[in-house]
Amino acid sequence: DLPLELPGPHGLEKAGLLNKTKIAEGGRKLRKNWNVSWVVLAGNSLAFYKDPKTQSPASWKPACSKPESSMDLRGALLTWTRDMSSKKNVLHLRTVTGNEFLLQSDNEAVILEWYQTIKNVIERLLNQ
Ligand code: I3S
Repeated sequence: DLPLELPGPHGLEKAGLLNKTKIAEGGRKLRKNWNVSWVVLAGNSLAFYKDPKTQSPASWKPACSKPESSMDLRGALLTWTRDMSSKKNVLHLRTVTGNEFLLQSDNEAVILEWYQTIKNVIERLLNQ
């Protein structure tokens, strides 16, 4: 058996802090609310956790903390967007169920890596 920490089809692909806002739920537009999120890409899904820095150390236990929300990347669309926000380096992610998120980082290298990694996972899932 493979050790659990090895990256693989159902393992951890990437994790890090990004600015995030949900802009639609089931096709219905939502009011933007940008927040710093701890984003974890693992297996078929992208999960969003509260920024650990905004919580007291005592209340944040990675092992037992539940994501605030998560999304299935199967059939999802990922594109760069310049019209959906005044911010730079913004990614637009839409699930098959019509949930839409914007992901952003002021650091271009950081957002480029996220773009590539999410794109690769979406493609891999299409070929499964
Ligand atoms: O697309 P919008 O409506 O211009 O998005 C901005 C608003 O959500 C704004 O909040 P309020 O209008 O509720 O105060 C946010 O503070 C901005 O960050 C949003 O625009 P950007 O361009 O930052 O995504």
